[in-house]
Amino acid sequence: MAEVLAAVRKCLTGFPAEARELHVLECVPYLNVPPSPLKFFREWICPNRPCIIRNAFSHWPALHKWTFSYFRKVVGSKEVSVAVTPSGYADAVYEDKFVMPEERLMPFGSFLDILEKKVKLPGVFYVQKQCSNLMAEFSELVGDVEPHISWMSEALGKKPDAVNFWLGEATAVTSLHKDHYENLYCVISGEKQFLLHPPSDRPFIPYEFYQPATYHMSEDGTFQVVDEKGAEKVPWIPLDPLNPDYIKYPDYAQAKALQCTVKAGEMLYLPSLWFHHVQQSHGCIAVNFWYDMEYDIKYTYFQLLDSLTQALTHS
Ligand SMILES: O=C(O)CCC(=O)C(=O)O
Repeated sequence: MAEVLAAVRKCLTGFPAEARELHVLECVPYLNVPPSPLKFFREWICPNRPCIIRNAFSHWPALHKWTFSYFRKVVGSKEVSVAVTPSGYADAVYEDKFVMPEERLMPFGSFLDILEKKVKLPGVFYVQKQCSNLMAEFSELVGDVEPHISWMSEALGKKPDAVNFWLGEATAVTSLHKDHYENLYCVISGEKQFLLHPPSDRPFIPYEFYQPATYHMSEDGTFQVVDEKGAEKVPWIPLDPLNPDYIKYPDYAQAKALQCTVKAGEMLYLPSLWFHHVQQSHGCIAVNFWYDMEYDIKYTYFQLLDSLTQALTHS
């Protein structure tokens, strides 16, 4: 039995390097114009490779209209949902729990007061609700962008499941995770730093199961972590790729991250199942399109890799 386990471990730890040699580039390449649907499907979606596309949305009015004073005029009095955390980490592991942000409803103008440092409140604030909040909460802004990206919708034969609006403080960080979406991430102003791992790095990326909980701010401005009663434990990545704990997670030393900065006017194609950790400049404005992935043979193989890695971790 021990020999079989050792053989399986050897296969799994050799696999990421083999995959890298075959199809992962050393850095994220740039395309200078948006591609045709067929070319994009063949060269990027199918091989599951990220790229940064320039001039993909230069016609959007948002690029010159979206300033904080315009937002105040158009949506300043609207109540929107803002994620508030003590540390800037929403949906992340904290003290052996998977802690989600307090979802605070506030007029968008009050949120902008915090961003512009006119008001100081405890916590880190980030508009990051991932339920098509652009359509649901910022419908007045939809006309400044597009409801979908036509060449991507044609390549995939479907419209996006969600179009999200992101705006937050520099201290708001998105912890390492993956999604089952083909993601077109458009930076309107400021910049985002993405740290990426291909799905094939899964054997080196730790997951553990955590009790879900939510931050709640008390009247004295301190944050409590409140368990979600009756909720099942959730698998999450405990590791901070910017400061990895190699004593606890030595395998991560063999993973190889790709880093890229997506600047205003650029669109990142972040393929499904790629692990990503995200940071931003203060007040960075972004819109992204989540297209559901195809649950095809690539997905199935990834599930196998995931289950084998999990089985070995707990053996
Ligand atoms: O911009 C961010 O902070 C996170 C983006 C993200 O995780 C996503 O688009 O899936």
